[in-house]
Formats: sequence, structure tokens, C-alpha cells
Amino acid sequence: MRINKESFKSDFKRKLTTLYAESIRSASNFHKYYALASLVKDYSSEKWMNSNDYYSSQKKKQVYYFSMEFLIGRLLGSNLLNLGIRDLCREALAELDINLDELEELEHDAGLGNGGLGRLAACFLDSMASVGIAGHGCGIRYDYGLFEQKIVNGYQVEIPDNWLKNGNVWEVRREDKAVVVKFGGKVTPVLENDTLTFEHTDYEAVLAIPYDTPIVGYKNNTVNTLRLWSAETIDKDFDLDSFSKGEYTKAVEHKYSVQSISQVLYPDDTRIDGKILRLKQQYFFVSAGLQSILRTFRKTRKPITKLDEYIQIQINDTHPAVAVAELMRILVDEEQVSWDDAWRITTNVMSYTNHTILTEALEKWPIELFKKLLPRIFMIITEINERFCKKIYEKYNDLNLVHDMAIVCDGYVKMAFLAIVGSHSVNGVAKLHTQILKERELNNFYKFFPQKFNNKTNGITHRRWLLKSNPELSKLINKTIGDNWITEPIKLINLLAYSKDKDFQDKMYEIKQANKAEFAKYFYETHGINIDPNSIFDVQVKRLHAYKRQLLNVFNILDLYYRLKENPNLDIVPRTFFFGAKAAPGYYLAKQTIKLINTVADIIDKDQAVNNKIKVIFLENYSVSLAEKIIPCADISEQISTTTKEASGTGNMKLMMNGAITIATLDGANVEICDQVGEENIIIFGMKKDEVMELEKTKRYNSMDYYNSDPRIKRILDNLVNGSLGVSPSEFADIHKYLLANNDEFFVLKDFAAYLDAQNKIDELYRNQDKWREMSIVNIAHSGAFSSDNTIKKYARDIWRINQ
Ligand code: 26V
Repeated sequence: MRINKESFKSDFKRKLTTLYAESIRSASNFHKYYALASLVKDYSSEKWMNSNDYYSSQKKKQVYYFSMEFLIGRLLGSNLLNLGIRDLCREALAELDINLDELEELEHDAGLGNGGLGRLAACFLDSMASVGIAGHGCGIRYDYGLFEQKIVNGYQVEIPDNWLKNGNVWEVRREDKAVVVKFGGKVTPVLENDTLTFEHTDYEAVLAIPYDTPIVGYKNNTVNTLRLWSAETIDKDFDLDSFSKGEYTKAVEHKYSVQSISQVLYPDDTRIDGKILRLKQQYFFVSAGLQSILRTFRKTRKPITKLDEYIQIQINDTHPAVAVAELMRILVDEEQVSWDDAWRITTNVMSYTNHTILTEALEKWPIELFKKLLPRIFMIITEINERFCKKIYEKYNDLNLVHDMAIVCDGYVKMAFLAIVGSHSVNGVAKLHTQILKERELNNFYKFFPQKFNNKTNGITHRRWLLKSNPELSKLINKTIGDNWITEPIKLINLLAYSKDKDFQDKMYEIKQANKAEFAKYFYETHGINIDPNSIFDVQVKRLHAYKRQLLNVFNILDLYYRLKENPNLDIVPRTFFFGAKAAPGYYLAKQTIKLINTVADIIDKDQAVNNKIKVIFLENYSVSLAEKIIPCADISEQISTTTKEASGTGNMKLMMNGAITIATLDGANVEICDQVGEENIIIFGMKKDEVMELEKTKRYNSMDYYNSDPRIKRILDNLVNGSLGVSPSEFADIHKYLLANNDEFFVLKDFAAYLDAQNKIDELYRNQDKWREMSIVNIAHSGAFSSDNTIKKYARDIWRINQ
């Protein structure tokens, strides 16, 4: 389809008329946004249809990324960009006196994820489409995404995210493709003519309706599908059975209980709380997804025994791990495939990605709950478990090991073990993380299945995180090294030749300054708060979690504040510290940390003696679209987790790609960033992996020693609880207790001194602008290695075995 400015303008006007019977003059901005987005969807429809036809006629291998979370953000800008018409559209709209940026701002973020894991899924969808892999997403269409965060009196308040209230222009409801998912009930074995079948009765039937969203590849012909499932009652509004018996309340209750399955995203990415609704969500989308995949496969008339040659499923963390048992159920019960054949097919189809080593996040379900909700699935898992345990025993003759590795054990079903046993590939998300999985967390499984384990370091889509979010820098790069980095991001390396080029350095600096000024303007307009664009922008944006150590950052700020109070002439480069972070609603310590950040922000703000040198900004409601605004402004990227705890991190990659200098521990993908840019272009501090592991093992750490020996730490901790922060002395008593009485689980005090040294080094470095800009360019040049295009090609080659 050829689109030019004139055809676009007339298409747009027609869209406004057909949708709303309005002209450009009378339409509201929201109607203009909606009409534009609807038009963009039309423009992609033909390619979408052709991609689907091509996939079915060529019988091409299809990949399905199963994930509870897809943190997509907005789609208008990225779809325009990928269709290659964003500039044309911007100019054409300008001729109609319409500002494209303003319309893009009206789209509500699709926030169907908590953080890194969900955003990774979204980056992978963009990359699969852009490198031309037939790769689709399968998940849940939550009515409410991750809560909206308000800060009231310094505290986080959660507000439901009603993201669908004005409609969702991108999705297509496909009622014709609905499937039924069965919960509960009774399963009875039936032996007839020597064949054993299982009769499932008295179950609750839930209708799963798919909503499809096109995923547009970058300037190619690929449009893949993100299929999200919504739960509805089969009889629409009422449970007719109860209704006809006159039990009206029960009839309506049933409706609400079914709809609750896809109602809301769980906002906690820190602990499992064993809620039955979450297991229901998991089985709901996994079963619906597999049924629809199998239905499409049957149409190809290929033998079911070849399923694994045409279908690959990536299990994103353990949340969809029940897919292993559900595929076995379909193959054995519905397709009458033998157990052994079904098992070969299933393990060839499935692969599992692990995203965390934190034990409190490893999913396990109480047997009783599991059995009641999914009786047939439980039987199948028991069978898988028995066969697996037998093999362990045969190999090692060791019952303790059988106990440690059993999928069903100690009253629980262990989802990670099910995922490992039922997959042909198990991967971690950064080199260090995979190494720790192999050496420690999953060592037993690694020894048993060494060939399954592999690393796939995470990546980010450079199209959203550079090309779209930082257009001026992208233009400068195009002018300097050409634009082939857009399709081959590794080519960004050609910028190395310009790292010392004064002219390039200056232009890059001007762009950073302009981004900062624009952000300051936006922030003033939306919050009435002034930010100095000439200060260093020091940015820590990620979920709030103790292991990510936002506390370390705040403590450095407090120490700096006290030093400035003691010595008002202390020579520092003015700095603005930005925090963006949501805390899980039930995570008390994380919420108190938000209150502490805001308390410190207030104190500094009110203090004339320091407020022209340092400032703290808490970015309310950190989200994908806010990330796109702040990341291009960052001078410093804070990646300061306790080494071994951050599986990879992806914000680290986004920030380096936009020229920020990283201050980091050697954790997750920071290690690989350091390998790429070299130690002289990153600021590394703190304990290394072996030190952390040693301290954890020997339990020799005593946080009190650091309190007693470092007067800076003593001052900060004492002031937390003596009322000097202008709040009640009890306000931060629990943070104090967590660090001292409870011995500081994530070694904040231990790394404190090293972190302060590193921060001072940064202050010095920034003064040497030649060096700083050179470092910044080196970082951008190496960031191409972290494009998710590269990551996804490795998944395709090594795990999905797709020949590109
Ligand atoms: C965990 C849980 C625990 C049970 C309750 C619900 C829930 C929901 C989400 C999660 C996900 C935790 C794992 C996670 O987000 N890992 C992050 O994955 C990123 C992508 O691989 C990686 O960059 C981050 O380092 C890692 O923390």
C-alpha cells in the first residue's frame, strides 16, 4: 500500500467522518487520536492478513511466547514508526494544524505487566516481527493493568488502572475463535475395549474469548499476533441453571466469579501468595492458548506426532509452566497419542526461561488446592513426577536426591521443576544469572540435564528505546554513520570512531541538554516543580525492591546533604536524583522506602542552603511512557542491586543506549555491559559474586559492625529514628530495624562506603567533559549488542531451531 501525504490526509478525514461524523474542526483531540490509530490499524490489516495466510500456507514453524505479562505501553508511535510513515504522518498532520506528539500522548499505556519480565515480553514481540520470525504472544487480557500510583503526603496510593475505559483501538475481539476451559469437577477413568479414557464431569466451564492485537514488524511485511484471553460465562450474563431455579443472586455471583479470572493483573512480583485465583489465571490462558494452537495445527492435516516440528512454546518464568501438563492432556486424552510419544512431543515443543533466583518468588502450589482446581492436570503431573523420580533413583540410587528434585513433594507442586523436566531448553537471562542457576539454584537439574541449560542474555528493542524515544540523537547517529544500525543494531559500533570527535561530542551533548530542558519544561507544566537542566540527571528507575537497593541511593543523598550542611562551600556539580518505582501494595518495607525518598526530597527542597546544589524528584506512576521520557535525559544510570540478585536488568541497557554512564555492581547484565564498554567506561563498585555468596553461606555479616565503625552510617541511621527528618521518630523505625536488628539482608551498609567513593568519582569525571562525552559515546556504540533483535535470533537458532 502506497501512502503519501495527500492520501493520508484524506484517509484521516474520512476516518473522522465514518467513526464520529465529525470534521477536523469539530473533533476533540481524543477523537483525532482514535481516528488516527484506527487508520494506522487499517494500514496494517492487509499485511496482517497476508502474514497469517503465508504462515498457514507455508506451514512455517510458529513460536508462541506464553506470558502472564506483556508490558506493551503505547502503540501508536511505534506502529507508525514500524510502518515507516511516522515522519510523513507528522508532516501531513501539521498541515492540518494537528500535532502528532499531542495525539500520541492521549493513548493509555497498556500496562499489563509488573516490570522487567513483562517489558521483555513486549520487546521480544517487536523483535520477532521485525526480524521476520513467526512469533506470537499468548497471555491474559486483564480488565485492569498494573495499578496507577499516586503519591499522597509522600506515601504510595494505588488506584485501579481502568485502561480500557475509552476503548482499545488496536484489538480485535474474535468470538468465533472462543474455546472452553474447564475447572474443578470429577475425573473418572473408563476402561473400554482395552483403552483407558478419562471422563471429566461436574466441572465449571469458562468461555475464553481471544482479543488479537497486530504486532507490526519494522519496515517489512511481517505482522504477528498478540492474543490475549478474556474470561466470560458461557451463558453470557447468568448461570441459566441457577437462574431458572430462581436463585438469582447465585446466578449473578457465578458471572462475577468467572469474569474475575481476567479482571486484574497481580501487582506483586516479589512473593507468591498461593491464591487460587492466580492458578486459575495461569491455567485459563495456557489451556485456551494451547487449544487454539492445536485447532490451527489440525487444519494443516499434518500428523500430530510432528507437532514439535511446527510449534515452539516459550514459557516465560514458571507462571505458564502448567502448559507442560496441559499439552500432555490434550495429546494423550484428546488425540490418543501414547504417553511416550506425547512426552517426546511435549518436551520438544516446550522451553523455559528463568527470571529470578529469589526463593520467595519460586512458584509452588499446595497439592490440595491444585488437585481440586485441576484434577486431571494433577493426575498427569503425578505421572510425570513418578516417571522422573524413578529415573533419578536409577541414576543416583539416592532417595534424598529424589526428595530434593521431585516435582510433587512436601505437600506442594513445584512449578519450576515441572517446567525444567517438561522442556528441552532451560535458560537464564544473563551470563552470571545462568552460571548461578547451573552452579547453585538448579545445580541438581543441571547435573541431570546438562544439555538443556543455556544462557540468553536479555535485550531491548532499540526501535522503541532509541529511535522512537530519542529522535534527535537518532538523527545525529544517522548523519554520522548512516542509518543501517536501525536494521542491524550492532552497527552502532561504528560510533566508536567518533568517540573523541569534538564536533560529534558537542552535538551529542547539546541533544542531551535539549532533552533535559524539554523534560524540565514538561515537569514544570504537569507538576509545577522546577528542575535545573544544567544539573546532572542521576536516574534510578525500576520496581521498588530491597535487593535493588534504592536505600543505598537515598543514604548517599542523605550523606551528601549532611556534608553540604557542614560545609556550604563543598564543591559539587549540581545534581538531580530521579527515582521512579512502584512498590507491591502489600510490601511494607518498599512502601516505607518511597516515603523516605519523598521525605528526603522535602527536606532538601525546603533548605535554601542546599537546594541549588541537590534535588530529589520522585517520578509518580513510573510506566513505559514515562520511561521513554526520562531515559533520554539521563546522565547517570543507577544499577546498584546486591550482586547475584538481579537476574539481568534491562533498564541498564536502555540507559546506556541513550548515553548514560552506568554506576553499577557486577550483577546481572551489568557484567556484560562492563565487558563490552571496558572498565574505564563504567563505574563499578561493591561486593563481587563470590563475596556475597561466601557471606550468605558463613552468615558472618554483622551490619552492626558497619554502624559502629562508620560514623556516616551511624549519623544516617540515628537520624532515621530521632525525629530529625521532620516526621515522627517511629515513621522509619522499621527500616532502621530491618538494617540493624534484622541484619540488612541485602548488604546495604556493607557496600555503602564503596558506593560513596564511586559517586564521588562520578562527580569528578563529569567535570572532565571531554572524557565524560567520550565515555557516553562508547556506551552508545556498544549498546547495539543489547538489542533484543540479537537476543531473539539466538532464541530462534538455539532453542526454537528456526532457520532464518
Ligand atoms: C514473580 C512473581 C512471584 C509470584 C507472584 C507474582 C509474580 C509476578 C511476577 C514475577 C516475576 C519476577 C521475576 C522478574 O520479574 N524477573 C526480572 O526479569 C527481568 C527480565 O528477564 C530481568 O531483567 C530482571 O533482572 C528480573 O528481576
